[in-house]
Amino acid sequence: MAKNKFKSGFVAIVGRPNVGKSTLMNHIIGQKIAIMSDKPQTTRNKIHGVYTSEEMQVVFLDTPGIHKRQSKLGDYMNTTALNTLGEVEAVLFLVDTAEGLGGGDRFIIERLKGIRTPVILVLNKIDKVQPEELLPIIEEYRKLYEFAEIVPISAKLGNNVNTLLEQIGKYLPEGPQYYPEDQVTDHPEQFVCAELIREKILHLTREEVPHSIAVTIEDMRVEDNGVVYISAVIFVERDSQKGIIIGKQGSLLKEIGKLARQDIENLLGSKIFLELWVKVKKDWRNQERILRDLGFHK
Ligand code: GDP
Ligand code: MG
Ligand code: K
Repeated sequence: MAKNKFKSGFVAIVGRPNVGKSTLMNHIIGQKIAIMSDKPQTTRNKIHGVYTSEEMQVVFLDTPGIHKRQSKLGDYMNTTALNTLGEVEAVLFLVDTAEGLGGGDRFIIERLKGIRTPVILVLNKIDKVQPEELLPIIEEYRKLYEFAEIVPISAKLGNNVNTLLEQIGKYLPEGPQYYPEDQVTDHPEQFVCAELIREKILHLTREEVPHSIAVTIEDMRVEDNGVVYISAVIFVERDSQKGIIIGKQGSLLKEIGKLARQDIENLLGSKIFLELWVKVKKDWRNQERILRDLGFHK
């Protein structure tokens, strides 16, 4: 009997902030690539995570949230997200089942009406609802859009994630294995390192430092002794934010560096030396040139 042909393709994950997109990605990929945080919009660029099995390879794009206009960065993110959706084999539309259908979900559904790509509705966080609550919630969503599939899951616990992968497989064409099976991201390691540093800052500063920070890797090289040397700059908008990030006698910056270094060492599998700098760049979010410098271009 002929063996089934290998399938492959690209799949985008969309959903409003905090519905669990990064958690799902991490569960599937099994490695800390997509960045998690309780704060919305941690994932600013699209991150490719690659899932490979004997039958298929799925390249996931964790798209930045589609959301209302705030700044040029917001515009950029919206455009990138929408362009992505038209180019993939399927879209996973993740929602928070426990929170119910909100304005943010409706906004995304309106955008989805403009694309032809099949959309799989993924009802996440089912661990937070009673089974009998599920059907009425599904009905609410079905009234608004004709979903190709509807799959309830818990990304956190891993419930039903295999079913989701099977459903995704239905929409993939026959295709080659794009990436070696041990490769989980095609993103430059530098980007992932910068995101890990950003994640630590957001976690450690809580509400004090808003999303107006950016991290760039200025230098990354392997020293003769095998240690990877990384120099990173944290950009903030105001002097006060610089003070917060540095902390008393540099204590917070030290902590950021320590936590980021541990994650980056796990990721790269080698010892690293991490140097962090904090610089003030006023209103960087609205300066297109700086956005380009920071790598926000396509
Ligand atoms: P994103 O903004 O969509 O990427 O959301 P995250 O993946 O960062 O998740 C936001 C929060 O929801 C985190 O605190 C996660 O631990 C939590 N979360 C994600 N998936 C689940 C789930 O299936 N069940 C529960 N109870 N919490 C979840
Ligand atoms: Mg995320
Ligand atoms: K988040």
